[in-house]
Amino acid sequence: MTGDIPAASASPRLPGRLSLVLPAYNEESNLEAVVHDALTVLPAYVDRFEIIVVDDGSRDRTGAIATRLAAAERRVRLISHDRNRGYGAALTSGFRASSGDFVMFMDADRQFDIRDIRFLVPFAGEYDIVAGFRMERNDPIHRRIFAEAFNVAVRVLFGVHLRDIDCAFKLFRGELLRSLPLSAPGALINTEIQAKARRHGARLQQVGVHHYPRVAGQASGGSPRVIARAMWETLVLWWRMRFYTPCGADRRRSGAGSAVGSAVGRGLAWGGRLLRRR
Ligand SMILES: Nc1nc2c(ncn2[C@@H]2O[C@H](COP(=O)(O)OP(=O)(O)OP(=O)(O)O)[C@@H](O)[C@H]2O)c(=O)[nH]1
Ligand SMILES: [Mg+2]
Repeated sequence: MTGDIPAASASPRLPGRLSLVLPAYNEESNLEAVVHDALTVLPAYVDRFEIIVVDDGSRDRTGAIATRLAAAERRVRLISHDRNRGYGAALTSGFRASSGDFVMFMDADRQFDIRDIRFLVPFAGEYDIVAGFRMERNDPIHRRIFAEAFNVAVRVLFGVHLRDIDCAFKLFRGELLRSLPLSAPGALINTEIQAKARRHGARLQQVGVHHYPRVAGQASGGSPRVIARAMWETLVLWWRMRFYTPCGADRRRSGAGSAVGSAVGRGLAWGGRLLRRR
């Protein structure tokens, strides 16, 4: 993987079909504008694309809006969770449903601008992952401090070096992304993807993207519960990565080591259930 940051250049077109995954939880005020923007902007960068909205058990009108959008436009698809399963689970559902040569994801809360895909596209052919980083992060100071500390922890625990690990604006080679066995239900999904992709020798490029304040809908990404859950998931992932091999199968230990390992794994999973939702 490389961490060099290139200057943005003129955007060529994506050499293949794109699946854009939009996780949405209670985004009734934002979703329609996000989908509309994507339908307007994407044709400038890719010949064929699909937009996959994942309604993560929203309690507002997100599901109804997404249903209407999908009925009106064949390039929009809807995946619905019958209950809220978390950000990571929402992304994973979208990835599984995708079929594009390239898969991109972006939050559905209008904090990113799909036009910034122009910065990612030039690197798509050469790299397996083109990860955005927020050039100016529009979040409260405590969120930024926590994010910095988290970036350092991820570097130490997983050897993953990204400027902005949780930036929700990333483009992947579809085949690689769909081959990763992902299980983080919450915010740690980004770390899990990068840690596993790294074991596959994925080539990474990072590019700056814009980030805007949330103007509608409820902010929840920085709640104490979300942060507690992320810390717990970090522990679980750290444990699991000790056994992860790129072929997809976990490397199991034998004998006593195995028994202790699975007991710890079960304990960690149980703890995680206590901290539901991102
Ligand atoms: N928070 C949260 N977001 C979810 C969930 N499932 C899907 N999402 C979507 O994931 C994206 C990111 O969530 P946000 O709550 O915006 O998280 P954030 O950008 O880190 O933080 P804020 O916008 O400040 O709350 C949004 O598009 C949400 O609608 C979930 O269970 N919890
Ligand atoms: Mg947000």
